[in-house]
Amino acid sequence: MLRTCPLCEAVCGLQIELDEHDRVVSARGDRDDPFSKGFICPKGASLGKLDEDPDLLRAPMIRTGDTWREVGWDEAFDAVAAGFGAVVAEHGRSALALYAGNPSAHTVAGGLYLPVLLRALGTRSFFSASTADQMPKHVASGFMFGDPLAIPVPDLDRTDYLFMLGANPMESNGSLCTAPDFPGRMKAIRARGGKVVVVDPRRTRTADRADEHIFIRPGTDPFLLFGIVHVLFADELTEIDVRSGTCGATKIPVAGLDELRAVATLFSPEIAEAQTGVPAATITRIAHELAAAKTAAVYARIGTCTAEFGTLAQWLVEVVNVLTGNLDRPGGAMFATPAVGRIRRSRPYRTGRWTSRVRGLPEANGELPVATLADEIETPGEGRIRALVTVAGNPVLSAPSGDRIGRALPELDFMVSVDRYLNETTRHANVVLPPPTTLQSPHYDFALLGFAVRNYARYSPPALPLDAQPSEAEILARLAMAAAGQAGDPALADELVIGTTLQKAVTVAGSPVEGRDTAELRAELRGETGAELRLDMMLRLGPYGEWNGGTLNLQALLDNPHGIDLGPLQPQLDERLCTESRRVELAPPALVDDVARLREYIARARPELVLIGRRQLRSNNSWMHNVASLVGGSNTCTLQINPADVDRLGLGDQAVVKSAAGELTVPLEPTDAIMPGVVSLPHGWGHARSTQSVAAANAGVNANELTDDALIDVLSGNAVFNGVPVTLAPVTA
Ligand SMILES: Nc1nc2c(c(=O)[nH]1)N[C@H]1C(S)=C(S)[C@@H](COP(=O)(O)OP(=O)(O)OC[C@H]3O[C@@H](n4cnc5c(=O)[nH]c(N)nc54)[C@H](O)[C@@H]3O)O[C@H]1N2
Ligand SMILES: Nc1nc2c(c(=O)[nH]1)N[C@H]1C(S)=C(S)[C@@H](COP(=O)(O)OP(=O)(O)OC[C@H]3O[C@@H](n4cnc5c(=O)[nH]c(N)nc54)[C@H](O)[C@@H]3O)O[C@H]1N2
Ligand code: SF4
Ligand SMILES: [Mo]
Repeated sequence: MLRTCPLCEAVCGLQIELDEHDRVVSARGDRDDPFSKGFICPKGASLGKLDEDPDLLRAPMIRTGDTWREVGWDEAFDAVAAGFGAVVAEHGRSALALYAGNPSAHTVAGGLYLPVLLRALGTRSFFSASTADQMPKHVASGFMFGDPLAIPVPDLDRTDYLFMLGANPMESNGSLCTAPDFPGRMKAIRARGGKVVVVDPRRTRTADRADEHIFIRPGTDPFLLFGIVHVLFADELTEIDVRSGTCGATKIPVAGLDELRAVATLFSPEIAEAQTGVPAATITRIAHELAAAKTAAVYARIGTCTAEFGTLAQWLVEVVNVLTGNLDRPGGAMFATPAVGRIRRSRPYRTGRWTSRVRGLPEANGELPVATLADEIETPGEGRIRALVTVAGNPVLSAPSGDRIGRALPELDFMVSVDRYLNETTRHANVVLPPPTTLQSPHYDFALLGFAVRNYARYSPPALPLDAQPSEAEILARLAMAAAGQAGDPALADELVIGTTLQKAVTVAGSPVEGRDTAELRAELRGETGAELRLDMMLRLGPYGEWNGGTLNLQALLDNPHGIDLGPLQPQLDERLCTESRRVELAPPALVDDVARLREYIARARPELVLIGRRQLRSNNSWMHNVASLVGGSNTCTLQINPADVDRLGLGDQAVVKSAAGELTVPLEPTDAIMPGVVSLPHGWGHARSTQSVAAANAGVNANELTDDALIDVLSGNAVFNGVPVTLAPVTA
């Protein structure tokens, strides 16, 4: 049996063998998948163990006080309707909130039904893991390209020079760069004579496999990138055609060059060196190498996003890609063309259309920062959150000041979680609704195929039948109905979406189905569930779709269970740009204004020690620690520290780590792979009170007791996990 692995962003094809009781005998890489070509990691290989974990919830749970009881689905949804109803009656819809976690970016249910649920809740209190992750990228792309989803990816298979900051794909398998077998693709760059340079405060496994590793002080990437931009201008390494306002060999239309040049003069390589610790000569050399390379791509990920100047960093990454002529050209930083199409944005991108109640933080992409979730639950007054829905999230372990969220959740009047486990977050819910297992669920990666390094599509229908439970799509649809105070058939939600989408498609000028009859189009759709019908519609409307002169529809994906290769990335800046100027905005005012904050950083006293995070190959954020084969060995919760710091501070095997937000006692792992003055603790641990037996036995500590929800990247509202000031002290008896 074939299916896509849903566990991380690499979308590997898996070949799964089942025994006669439908239990997984083995999970291997699918060699006939044209994209992943047989690659698999230890997590994918453990998919069966995850699905068969005895601690998984199999039926809805209702909590009364400290006791949980299993109930039937109707009873569970009645309880949800009553819970929402009471809160709405007393406090209105602004008292409702939704938190969507990372796995919901991978599931069909998350992709198709979270928007339906959010609309039904009728609240602006929408939070997700995006503000603990990539929101700086959306905001930077929104301002520069007019579209928050226009995030370029490095054209890994063709590039001659990969400059990678704050990413460790040897452990993470890549992020906002969907690339199964990242290790193999990186090796191939070097094999064809290319170069890979990694910038990271730790010498990671990725750095070990690169041509060059550059240590950098956490949180200072914008200085490094500004230093490069400075050199590109000062040494005239960028091809500028002033008359046409274009940049680089491929003549990228740009606006704001003069403003950009003016701010970049403030950041010489020497100033950058003082902040980053990277020698000025190295910065100058890298700028020259990027400019001289036949093709080059700058790629920056979580280490640079979850930082105080996250959005500035993402802006400058794309600025360097533009100035070196590498944006939108093969081998450079390119946009994917996913099979499910989207309707172009017609309004200018902006943030702050509304602000959070307590701290006045601006929304970005319709979301409020998860860093202010606890404030909104704890602080009395009109609009206080009284009821919360969590879907596939564990913010108590994953959000900044997570333990504070754990203390705030019991203050809610009502909480419902859609999750497979009773964990640190869901144990506070009144009702928990468990989705079916992975193999009982369909898979199509709506979100991540939009960031793939090769255009590709693959659909996996559910491999195993549902027992008596609803699919996750149906759970979300029924939750939406409960939230809206409606009764009836959840399939109506799908028909509504299909109707509205088709109506829009036939009226939009230039649409492939402009002027056609919606009833006729509806009649062409095929699929066994509402989700499949919607996928069929999206594929048909998409760039390779049957309604667009192509061949793709649901049936084509069903006929090709190994997936369909849709070819290498294609230049498409013209179609992607939706700024008002129809140019790449190199100096958007909001970003240029934020440079003042970066300048203030220079005058700040530098903390002696700062905390960063890290990912581990056999973990996935907070939720894979209950599979015995995935924990233990190198996958333990230790604080990496340079031996010089251990000596300097007179530490033993453990230390007490303190930040402005909290304090933890942690085992130390001295290693010269981490630079002096920096310590690293993985997140997602801290399962001491978990009912998950394996996880509790390997509990670790919650790194997010140290991260501070008061710190955010101001433009995007993103959480700051890297560069958190801490002090260390010996453990005293
Ligand atoms: N200190 C620090 N903190 C971090 C980070 C960091 O680098 N450092 N990284 C951040 C990042 S990038 C992210 S994305 C967040 C992640 O944070 P969250 O999005 O909150 O995700 P997880 O903690 O992984 O929790 C996922 C939950 O989903 C459940 N689940 C798994 N599969 C499914 C499914 O198919 N359906 C449903 N309904 N539930 C499912 C799991 O049981 C688990 O409870 O963490 C962030 N936190
Ligand atoms: N095995 C595994 N895979 C995963 C996940 C997981 O938890 N485990 N999580 C998934 C998720 S949700 C995401 S978002 C992706 C993330 O994927 P990646 O972005 O590759 O994340 P990490 O592996 O945490 O690598 C981040 C690197 O940034 C470095 N760093 C920290 N601070 C700084 C800084 O200030 N500047 C620079 N230049 N570097 C810094 C860290 O040392 C670390 O090596 O991974 C996904 N894949
Ligand atoms: S790399 Fe990611 S998608 Fe591939 S098998 Fe591992 S967890 Fe699954
Ligand atoms: Mo993430």
